Amino acid sequence: MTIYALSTVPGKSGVAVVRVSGQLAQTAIKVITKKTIKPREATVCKLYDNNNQVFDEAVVIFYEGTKSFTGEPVVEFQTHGSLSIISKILDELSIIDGFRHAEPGEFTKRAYLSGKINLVQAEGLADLIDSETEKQRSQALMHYGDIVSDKYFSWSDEIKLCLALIEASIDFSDEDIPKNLLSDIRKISKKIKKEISEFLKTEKNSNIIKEGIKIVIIGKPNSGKSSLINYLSKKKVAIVSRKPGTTRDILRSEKFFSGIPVTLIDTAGIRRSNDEIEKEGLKLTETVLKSAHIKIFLGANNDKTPYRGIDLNVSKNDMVVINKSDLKKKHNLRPNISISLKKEKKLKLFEKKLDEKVKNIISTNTGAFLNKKRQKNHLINARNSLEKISGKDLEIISIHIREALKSIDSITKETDNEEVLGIIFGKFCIGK
Ligand SMILES: Nc1nc2c(ncn2[C@@H]2O[C@H](COP(=O)(O)OP(=O)(O)OP(=O)(O)O)[C@@H](O)[C@H]2O)c(=O)[nH]1
Ligand SMILES: [Mg+2]
Repeated sequence: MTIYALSTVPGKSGVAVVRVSGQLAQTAIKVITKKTIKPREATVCKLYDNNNQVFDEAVVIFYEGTKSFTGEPVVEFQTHGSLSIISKILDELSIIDGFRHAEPGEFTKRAYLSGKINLVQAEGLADLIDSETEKQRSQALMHYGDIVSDKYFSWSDEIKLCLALIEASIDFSDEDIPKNLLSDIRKISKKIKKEISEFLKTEKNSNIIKEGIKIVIIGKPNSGKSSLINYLSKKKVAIVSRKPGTTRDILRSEKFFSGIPVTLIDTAGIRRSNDEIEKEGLKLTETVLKSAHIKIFLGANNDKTPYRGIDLNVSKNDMVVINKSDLKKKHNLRPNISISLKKEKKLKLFEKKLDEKVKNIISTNTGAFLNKKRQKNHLINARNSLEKISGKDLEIISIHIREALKSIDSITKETDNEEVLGIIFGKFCIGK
């Protein structure tokens, strides 16, 4: 069947693009423009309905089979973007024999089925269309381009090399097996296993790109946590009051640091309390702490024990901060920095340090990240198969190598599994 759909956003716009793909695509040109046009040339045509009435003038482009996005003949009608024109042209296409409306992602699915793009690229394309930040876009582009696919292809090639080595010697008797064969195979499989493990580790970075960095402010009541979130957000997010126990819920505020979305989180002051609501707040604090990328432990200068009752588990990206430096010091701790939110002391320096922490998290994360469960599962299976290579029995070794190859190749090509294809391409909108 030849498929068609509006590829631009539905609604009023300057230009709307209606895309047609399939063996009969050229018929659409003939029927609607009454012309034949040259491939890849933007041609202005009158558009006719089936009563021979002109309903618009549009730029029409024809792409020949192998040179189109889908790998089939494609026509793009660039009409004026009015609702009536869009519905008119879709109606006119619907009455042509052999034409039907496209399903979501069907153009991309056809591009995949005709070998124009592989599955990793299809997934990257979906992310590219969804990307909202600079980092998301560049990650998506690495998946849509060759960078990630090439990684999988090179593993596949190396595994194939192992298979070829084995096959060349499988009929030899034990004594005749080339000396280096087994050690070569082990070397290659060890290298691939290591590279797979490294790529698997990058998955946690992809969550940062998707959901951003979470910065959680924790401390005893009244240490100035809410004052801090307000300062960093440059707006009033939280109520500030001298009454300890003011904040009971989790409060969030979004901000951008170097193109990365950052969520600042203010929490309920930590103390022993019998108040039901405060207890509930503490539970929420414990939960958000688990997903924090940066923790700011905030204590008060005029407190003898600024962190009593707080699990001061400080990792590399966390900060121990003492607030209220304008008040008399009562503790003998050495924080990373002392600030005063009230007198605005050392706040710029504090922000700079925080910015460095954020940048540090991001900069250690260059290159492409693994960001799909589907790919992850295949990678784990491949690694497990390679893990099983041991002993000297070439037949058994080759079984495991074949399994590993199958898993790696399924990442870019999983043609026979309609369910998987449905999940991948169903994510696209109609017209893509
Ligand atoms: N002197 C002084 N007071 C401050 C400073 N920062 C905040 N405060 C005051 O400390 C009190 C508590 O501030 P909050 O920001 O509400 O403290 P919190 O940590 O959110 O408190 P809870 O929500 O109760 O846990 C308020 O009266 C603030 O005005 C500071 O640098 N110096
Ligand atoms: Mg508060």
